[in-house]
Amino acid sequence: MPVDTPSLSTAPSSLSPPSLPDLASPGSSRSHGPDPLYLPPRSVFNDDECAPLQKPRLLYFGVKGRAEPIRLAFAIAGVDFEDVRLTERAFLSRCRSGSLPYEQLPVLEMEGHVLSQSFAIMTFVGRRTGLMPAEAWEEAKAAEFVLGVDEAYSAIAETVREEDVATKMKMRTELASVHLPRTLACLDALAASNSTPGYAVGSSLSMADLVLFNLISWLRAGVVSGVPKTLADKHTHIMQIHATVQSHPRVQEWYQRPRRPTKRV
Ligand SMILES: N[C@@H](CCC(=O)N[C@@H](CS)C(=O)NCC(=O)O)C(=O)O
Repeated sequence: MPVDTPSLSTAPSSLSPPSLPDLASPGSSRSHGPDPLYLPPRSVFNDDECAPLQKPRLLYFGVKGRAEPIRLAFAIAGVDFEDVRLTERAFLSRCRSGSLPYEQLPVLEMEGHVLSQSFAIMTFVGRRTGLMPAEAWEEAKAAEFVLGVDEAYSAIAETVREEDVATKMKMRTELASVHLPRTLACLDALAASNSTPGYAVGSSLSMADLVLFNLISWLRAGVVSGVPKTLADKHTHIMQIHATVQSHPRVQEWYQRPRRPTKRV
């Protein structure tokens, strides 16, 4: 354990997750150790490693948004998953059927289990793919990034929901001049405090890097009108993390895949 991190005693936990497969590596308990850069594609297996289980299904809209870091985690770890992209109509129909716990997306469905809230999904998928640090302090530091980025998503989403054009533009001005610069500066300072440049936490890839990558890519794509594409560019530490993820072979492969049409379910 690093000398400068809090040391909390760890009693054996009575909390155990439902019996779900290890997405990353059947039969192994690989944690945040080796970078999962070059692992071959895997199927998902059950505990006796015999019968393949159903693929995990990730439900979201036909955009990157809060699902993309989860999709990237699956792609990086070579987990075969169903990338379900709901239309607004299919989403509303799912809301009516009661199959979305918070009537929101993303949702992960696995072997009859349903998990909502992107942070919970990222924690679970990150653990099972080796993209969540195994050590408690580092795991909490990764959560610090993920939840910080989520605040930026929420601030953007609030302006997307606004229907009055004048109010929306006013909100966007404030978003671009106050909220996002503040969050980006905080994320950059956090990234600067990590001893390995190019990674948010520790010295290997984690969900924290993937969420940062997704936020910066979204800004740089210029899809949020009224928010300059270059807003994150001066923040060298998070830009370095963006570069780490962007240059990852599995990430490049993911973005070279033909875009699937929105799946109607
Ligand atoms: N805290 C939730 C927020 C989820 C959320 O706001 N999802 C949006 C899409 S990013 C959604 O489902 N919007 C549709 C709606 O609320 O009607 C999470 O992190 O998963």
